[in-house]
Amino acid sequence: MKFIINIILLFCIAVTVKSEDGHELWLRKSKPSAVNIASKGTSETLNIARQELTQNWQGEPGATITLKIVKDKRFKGDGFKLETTGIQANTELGILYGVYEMLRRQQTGQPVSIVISNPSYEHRILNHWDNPNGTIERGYAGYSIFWRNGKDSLTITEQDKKLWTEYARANASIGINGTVLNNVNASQNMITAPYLERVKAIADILRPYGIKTYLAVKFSSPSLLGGIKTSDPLDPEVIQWWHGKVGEIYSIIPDFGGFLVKANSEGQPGPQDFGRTHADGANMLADALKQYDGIVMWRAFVYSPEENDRAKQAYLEFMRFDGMFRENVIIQVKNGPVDFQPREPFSPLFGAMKKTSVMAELQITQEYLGHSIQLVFLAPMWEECLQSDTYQEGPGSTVARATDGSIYPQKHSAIAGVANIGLDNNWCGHPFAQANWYAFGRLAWNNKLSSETIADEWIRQTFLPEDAKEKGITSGDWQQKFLVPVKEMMLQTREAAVNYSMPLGLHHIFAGAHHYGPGPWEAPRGVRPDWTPVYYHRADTLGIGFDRTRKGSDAVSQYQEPLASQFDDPETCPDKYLLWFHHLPWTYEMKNGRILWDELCYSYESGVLQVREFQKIWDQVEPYVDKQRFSEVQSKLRRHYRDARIWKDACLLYFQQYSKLPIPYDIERPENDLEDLMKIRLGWSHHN
Ligand code: GCW
Repeated sequence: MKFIINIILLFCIAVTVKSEDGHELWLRKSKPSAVNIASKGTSETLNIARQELTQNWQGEPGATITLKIVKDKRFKGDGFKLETTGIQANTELGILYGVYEMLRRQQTGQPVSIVISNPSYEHRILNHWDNPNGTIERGYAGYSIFWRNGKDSLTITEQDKKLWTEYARANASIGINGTVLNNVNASQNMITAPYLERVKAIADILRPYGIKTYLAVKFSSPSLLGGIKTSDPLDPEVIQWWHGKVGEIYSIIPDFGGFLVKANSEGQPGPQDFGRTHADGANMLADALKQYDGIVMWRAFVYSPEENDRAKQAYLEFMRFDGMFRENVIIQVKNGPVDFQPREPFSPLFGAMKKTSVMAELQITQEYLGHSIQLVFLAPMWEECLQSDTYQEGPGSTVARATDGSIYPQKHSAIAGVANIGLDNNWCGHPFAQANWYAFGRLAWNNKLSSETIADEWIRQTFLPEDAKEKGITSGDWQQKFLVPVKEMMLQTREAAVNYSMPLGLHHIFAGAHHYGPGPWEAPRGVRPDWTPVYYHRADTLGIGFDRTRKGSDAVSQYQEPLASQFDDPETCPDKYLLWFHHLPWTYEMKNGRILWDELCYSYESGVLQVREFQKIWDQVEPYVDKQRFSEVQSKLRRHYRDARIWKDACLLYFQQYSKLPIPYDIERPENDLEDLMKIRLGWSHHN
């Protein structure tokens, strides 16, 4: 009987959870209580702060909240002090951030206690890889929210403004304060008058929310736009051209943030085309921006096919310029030394460049982690990187501390995330991909936050039914039946993705340029070797893995001791990086006693089983989620599972040709033929 009542109850809950399309992100509306606000001054930012409070107050009805701008040395930048009765900050923006923190605490059921909150990084920036025609490089959530194709592409509509306002608000609510509006593979057109007008319109909307606009620029712009014969950074005419261009930009957008540059990388022009260095190029632009307080974010993502190990190249190229960059240059370094792979050790440039501002670039869009098809929560990956110890200034010199100003007196501190935002109704393609945008912002504000805290906050704000209490979902019930299992699932998803795609330090073994499905066999003739999977896994009859030891490419030596020695020896190298640093026999004995081949098989299998588990978890929470988001996630998980199986089959059958060993018999047998998998190149047709 009790069972039947329970079923009926669950059914009632399920039919009453209001359908949602996810457009409101983590800022869903709920009925506010009355609140009085005591604050002086009017400005757009303060008005937003007050409006947020009145429209979203969930605290004691009728409470009075005092917003006060003070001069307090304990607050850094736009940091703030939260008290039960109000917020203090040195800046208006600090007040706004304090308001969002207060509301977040109310929504997530945390007490509003006295706390001072300062940002870990001065600049917390999204990088959009959006092209002027509206497409997005590595974007999986529709077209650009900033740019579009066609005749009226630069006309600013009411719909544009509405969307940009929502975008600004979402970012401000998690502390993001900058955005690069276009792809690092930049079009020179972006800094021409018609585009700058649109940048101005965007900047005007983002400004009250504290978000600065930046642009990615093409290094050869002086030639392409100015008709100058060269774009040599030391050429006086070129220097003058950039000064003029920067002046023009600031006359249109007075608080413009600065430039992001991808130079001499993957075919992009750069100072080396003219026999100059990265320092020459970055400094020239920095000089032009200096009088306006603009910054240059110069990317260290450089590699060329000639060198023997791609993982070493950024370090080799940039270390020699440490101390030679202008103060307003920040070197932007991807978290791993190769690319945004599912797992890489941290880039050895972190902590090693001691006299230069260095910022981490993380990838929010899931280029290598399942696009917007797979459910992968990325906070654990970023936490792993930020908490990695570089040992550069002794134990505890984590990547976080080496980049946030705790260790080195760098002029600027910053962090960037490559956005996963597009025109899709739910912004990010997958309902759970929103959690990655959220996590980036929260970590940029506080790089010590745990993935668990972030997941917990996000789930509560994103999924707690507005009318939970009225509809009979007591909060304890919801926590136990929804929050706990969904959080647990999210926290496992990244490790699952590593397991079914690239376990034990494998990397970059995708089929083709779409970076979705498996392609360990790929080595098409004519393609540069460092763009093919065989370059990275090096499987042969003797074994598998990339030898980066002292006897191999010696990439280990770019790490500070004790890491260099630890990574150099397979006995002490963490299993998760084993095949990143070592080429080992198939029968190599692992720490757990298994042979390498078996361990590889079990890893792939465990990844697949984990996704199977995610499906079950999700199906069980059905009564607690609105229909639309439930079905969407359910259907995506089905595809996720099918594709995880394909990863396992493809990699095991391919590598087995070399290992010549049986797949352990307690593992599910492959169900696809290798020849078929090689033909379909999973993901190719959708994302090429
Ligand atoms: O990971 C690679 C991507 C390219 C990207 C490049 C980069 C913007 O496959 O699409 O180009 O990195 O970060 O510059």
